[in-house]
Amino acid sequence: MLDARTSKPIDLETIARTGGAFRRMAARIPTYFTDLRENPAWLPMFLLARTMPFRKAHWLTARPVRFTASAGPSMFGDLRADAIAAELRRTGIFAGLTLPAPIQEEIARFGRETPCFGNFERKLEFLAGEHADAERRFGRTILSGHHFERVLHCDAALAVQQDPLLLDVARHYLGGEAKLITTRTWWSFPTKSASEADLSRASFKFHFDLDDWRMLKFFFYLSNVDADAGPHVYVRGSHNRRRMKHQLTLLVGHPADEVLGFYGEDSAVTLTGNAGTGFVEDPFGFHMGTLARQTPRLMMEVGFGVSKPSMRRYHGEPVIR
Ligand SMILES: O=C(O)CCC(=O)C(=O)O
Repeated sequence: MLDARTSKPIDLETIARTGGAFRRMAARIPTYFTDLRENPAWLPMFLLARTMPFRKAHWLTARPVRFTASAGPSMFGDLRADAIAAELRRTGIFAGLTLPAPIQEEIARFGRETPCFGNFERKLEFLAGEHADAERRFGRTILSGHHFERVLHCDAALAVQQDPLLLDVARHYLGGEAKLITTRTWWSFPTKSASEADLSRASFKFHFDLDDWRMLKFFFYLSNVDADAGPHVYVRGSHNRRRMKHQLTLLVGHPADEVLGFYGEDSAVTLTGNAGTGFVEDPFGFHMGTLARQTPRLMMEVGFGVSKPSMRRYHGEPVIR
């Protein structure tokens, strides 16, 4: 078969990739309808926030924050929110946060002792330590396990969510409108049986988030993360520069060669670190969670945006039924 624009043969892999992408988009249609019903302003954001001109126009509406009176001591010490925001503006990521050991240990214990839900499905409920048994019991490959709203029963997780530094950074970066929009903890599991379809899900390939016009996500590792534990990867500088092809498409996930070809191989930073390591990023920049090859990874996310928070996204659930 020939591509009409280039007269080059279209390979089967491209057909499969495109077909897979459209199948994944079709599977998300109920989610899109839920978002639209909950908040009609979601639709213009979803269609336009991927384009640089509309995005930049929206950034112009940000209410500047020059000074914030300290809202109390932070568990992260005396880091300066304005300096972190400046680094975020420059590269899209700041990687200098560390959770105090007792906080990290308490959230990790919560993550081990609280049943999670596999692959975002509430009927696949199990303890992380019983992952292999759960895959056998449910007859399914299970790549992730979310705690959804159960995270709110963990005091240490709430202490991180409410730490004054996080909101201060969010306000300096996103503007005075910044508000909390997500809090979630989840496991990423190594599995022997992942199919191509499992691995081609957007979160395992470079993608950008499109949940709000302007967003910021804090991530914290609650287990040690080396190259075999599914480290997070971020492409520096991709938060404020986008090739036209990646603006004029409904897809958010794109092949690594296209992404790195544009921003340069050196722009990709792989975040490894011990339990307690934290970083904050503008998730409009290309990023991904890589597949955990040997060791499970426990992660926490606290996200900020500027629009009314969506109920379902609050804990990462695709559609609340
Ligand atoms: O699991 C990860 O490291 C990435 C998570 C992610 O892609 C997201 O929150 O959008």
